[in-house]
Amino acid sequence: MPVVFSGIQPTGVPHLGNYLGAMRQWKQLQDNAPDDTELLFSIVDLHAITMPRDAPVLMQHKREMLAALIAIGLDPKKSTMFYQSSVPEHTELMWILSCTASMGYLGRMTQWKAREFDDTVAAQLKLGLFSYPVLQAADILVHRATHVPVGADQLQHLEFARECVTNFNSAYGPHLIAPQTITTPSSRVMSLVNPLNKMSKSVPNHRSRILITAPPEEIQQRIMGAVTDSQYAVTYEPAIRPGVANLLEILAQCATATTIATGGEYRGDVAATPPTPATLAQAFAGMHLGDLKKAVVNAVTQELSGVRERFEDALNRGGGKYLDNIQAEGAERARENAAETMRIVRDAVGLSAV
Ligand code: AQP
Repeated sequence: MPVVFSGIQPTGVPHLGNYLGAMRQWKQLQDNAPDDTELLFSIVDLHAITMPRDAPVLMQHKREMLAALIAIGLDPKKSTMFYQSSVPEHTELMWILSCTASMGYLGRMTQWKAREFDDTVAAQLKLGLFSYPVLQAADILVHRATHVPVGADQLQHLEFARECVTNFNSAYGPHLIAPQTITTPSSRVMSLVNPLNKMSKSVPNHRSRILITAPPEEIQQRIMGAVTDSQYAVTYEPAIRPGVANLLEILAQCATATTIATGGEYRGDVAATPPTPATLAQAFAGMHLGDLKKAVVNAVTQELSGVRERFEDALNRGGGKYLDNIQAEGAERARENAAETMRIVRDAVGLSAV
């Protein structure tokens, strides 16, 4: 039976990058996967504390993330949604995997290396930051996931998870399943203020991102104010015009014939095949950058239409009980799965009670 697992950190309301790079694909998988597919989506709160967080804020962010998943169309009857810390088997398996995981491999992971060589942060580096790929591997392996949808920046971590399977299985027997990657076809959404950096939840400048709960006026302000360059023409040249390329990439990912036709003056037929940023740039030839921005405003507004209302409804319904119940039921289902794996793992390692 196919088992799809993916996770997202509760570090704030998700933005357009999280949505196009991960969450939208989760919804597509939910709607199109064969009926016997098990879908698990975890709000990975243990990953969010590699830097200390204010406890009430973390609690709030977890609820907001759950509400966001429901708002984009995940259905608790089809997709199991739960907080990672509600399923302690994740951390138990992490420890067991740590005992066969290679420190050398972990030390070569990009996110560690980037910080290790930065003198200003190196002195404050914590063990959790070094070892979190092991927890990520445990998240996946404890559910015997066969498929993991990830963005390109996560490929290295998936490779490490497979390495954990090889190490564990060669020590204790073929008990863990190596997952396959489902790569998100979308390109990275970049900051609207500095298009050389990715759009991110934790960057202080709010103008750099569009939250999936943004009202239409805010979407308009952010996109019309996006940093591009001083040329008026629309061309797709990511290396020299990253701001314009980012807008074309967002448009290509959100575009449908209707949204394109109602933005700018472009009336081309893009319904048959999804447009590429390059073909969109050709379609905007002779038009102004402002026309492109208007088309992006329309496409993003349409793509996110209704999300804000569904988000507020999920957060407030039943005075918060609605979300509590979804998480409790999700955690229970996830624990059944994880407990089964841990029975096998404990037996293999010699940790069973009897
Ligand atoms: N800008 C982006 N474009 C495309 N995909 C993105 N993702 C994140 N940013 C972009 C994808 O979203 C998924 C969940 O991400 P996460 O919240 O677990 O962690 P992150 O990658 O660190 O995301 P942020 O928004 O940048 O959060 P902070 O600022 O808290 O670190 C992943 O699949 C990721 O690829």
